[in-house]
Amino acid sequence: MAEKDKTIKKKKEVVPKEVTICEATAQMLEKAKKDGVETAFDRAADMKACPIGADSACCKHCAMGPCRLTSKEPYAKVGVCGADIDTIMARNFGRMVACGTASHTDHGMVMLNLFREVIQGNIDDYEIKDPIKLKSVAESVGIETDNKTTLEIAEELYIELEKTYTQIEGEIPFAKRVPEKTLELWRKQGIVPRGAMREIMEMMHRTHMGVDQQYENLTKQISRTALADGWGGSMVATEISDILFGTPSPVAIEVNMGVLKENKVNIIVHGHEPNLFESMLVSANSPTLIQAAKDAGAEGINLVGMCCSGAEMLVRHGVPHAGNFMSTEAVLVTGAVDALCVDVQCIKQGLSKVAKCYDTPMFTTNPQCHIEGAEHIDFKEHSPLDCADEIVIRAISRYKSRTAKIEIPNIVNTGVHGFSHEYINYMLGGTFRGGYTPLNDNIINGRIRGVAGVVGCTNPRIKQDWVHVELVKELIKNDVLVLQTGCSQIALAKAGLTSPEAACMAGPGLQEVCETVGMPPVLGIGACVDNSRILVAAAEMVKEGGLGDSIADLPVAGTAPEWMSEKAIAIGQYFVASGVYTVFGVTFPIVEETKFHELLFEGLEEQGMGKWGYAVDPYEIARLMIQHIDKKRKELGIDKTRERILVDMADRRELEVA
Ligand code: NFS
Ligand code: SF4
Repeated sequence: MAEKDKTIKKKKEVVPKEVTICEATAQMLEKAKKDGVETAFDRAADMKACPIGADSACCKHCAMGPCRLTSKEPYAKVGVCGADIDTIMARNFGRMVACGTASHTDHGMVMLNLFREVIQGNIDDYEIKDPIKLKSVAESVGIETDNKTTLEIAEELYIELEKTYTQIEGEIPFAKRVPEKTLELWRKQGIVPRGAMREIMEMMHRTHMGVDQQYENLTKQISRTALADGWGGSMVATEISDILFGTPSPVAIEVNMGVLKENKVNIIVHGHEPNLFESMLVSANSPTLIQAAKDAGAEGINLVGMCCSGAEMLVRHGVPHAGNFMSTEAVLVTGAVDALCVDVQCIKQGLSKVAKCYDTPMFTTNPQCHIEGAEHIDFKEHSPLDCADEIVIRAISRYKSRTAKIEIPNIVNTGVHGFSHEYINYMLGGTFRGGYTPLNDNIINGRIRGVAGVVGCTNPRIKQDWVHVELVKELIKNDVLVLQTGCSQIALAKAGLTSPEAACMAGPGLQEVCETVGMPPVLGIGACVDNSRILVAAAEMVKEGGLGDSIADLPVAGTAPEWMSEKAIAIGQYFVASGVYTVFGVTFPIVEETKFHELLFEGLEEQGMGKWGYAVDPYEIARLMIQHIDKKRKELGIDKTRERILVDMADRRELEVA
């Protein structure tokens, strides 16, 4: 006993205000402390990240190892099989990309299966909500739509898009959306994806012990796999979800924990696949269940989102959003959640324990994702309301017998989200001048310096939301228009930067454009799979003309400054392979001064693609992105216009003052 005691180390204290800038989360972390409840913030303080793993300098691909290449000189040591540091890092990176791609792609496949069942008439609970989108997606992959019914188009589209997954040879259907010069480069490099299943399988095979042991060759398959995500699995997920559930257009939104209501039955949906959430929306609006909630003494049913399915429902229907990845446990600490239902991805196992502490029933719904301590109710697409109704009923009964002390942070922030690439086109062009011309024009004339995609997670290794918010402020101040997805956009929404009024925080050029159009300087466009919307927008910008011939020519940059998931790495790689300079924060799984590092951070750009960047500090990330945007402006010969416009504006202001 005495010996055991010696090993008990005192846990590091977490100071809430130091680990997050989200006030509601900080308030709940204080409460959690009082309640004796542990969260990922506590565990992160207590768990020192393994430095060898953080550098990706270890391999456990076979039982001769695990091998750790710990020497200061990266090439001084090799694994038992002789694998060198480049092979080991590239293989690890490849497996991260394979897993991230598999996650998005499997999600996309679920949407596609649902689409098939709907068009075959096997499911009545869902329908084709957006036939216009259906037609335009079909046309974009070369399907003739004249004189065809919606159903006929849908059938053909299904057959075509299935290739995104199952095709053994040939190019995935959405390769047809890629700008010619970008596609040509991919063909030259041999990295146009075939079907995602094939690419993921090949990635896994090539990273097995004793197969591909040349980092450049491995990197080609890494790019091909990632592209099967961005222009494949993720894009199918986005497009089919739009067809089935509606294409987002601007909608007023509310975020933060104040969206929970003490006098209502609060139900949280957390995960990634919109079908569960769509059905929960139906159940939560059912008059019978609303009556049941009222009979239980509640004023009604309050359905709220978290993380990515929350982000999808936010942009598509304006469903309120309680918080991003690092707030998920804190939301439960309010004691106000009457049911937490989840499907797949980014659901911390720790949630089930926190839920228990506050008597919140937690339900898993997807056969792929059961969680110890949570109850499983299978969600079946052919009878989705069985599961959804059951969860609502269980939430009502929890409401009736609430015992947990309730404390809801009184903070609600508002904004406008829902900027699909179709809407950006419409918004900037208006009905008569639809198209990306005005966006390109404003970039060419210098009012908008460039476009940045700021995306990704929050991570307890870094102050929650802080890097996202500081970085985006810096970007818009410098006239960079920001597009956002995933948990990042929730950070910015909480900071008030997704409301049109935030235009006053933008530089003079961007501010003028925002005020003219009535849009915020930060455009929330959806979940992480909806990063595919950014790819489509980039392709449209190239097609519009005036900004070069390939995505790599555009004055754009991307970042996931607080990333944590393998999905984020897959996203980063498909942006890089598509031609975008992409800066990651927190940490990067690589050893510097190696050939693999050189390839990712420089070599790929020399080959005509984008490249990776890395910085932790938000101002440094912004500086790197702006520097890249300016480099691209210079190469396009439009650097001078910007100087002129800024001078013009200064003159005008002086005139106004006079
Ligand atoms: Ni994206 Fe969404 Fe959030 Fe990160 Fe997770 S919820 S798919 S991975 S943590 S942004
Ligand atoms: Fe070690 Fe090579 Fe086996 Fe990896 S594959 S664990 S480097 S012996």
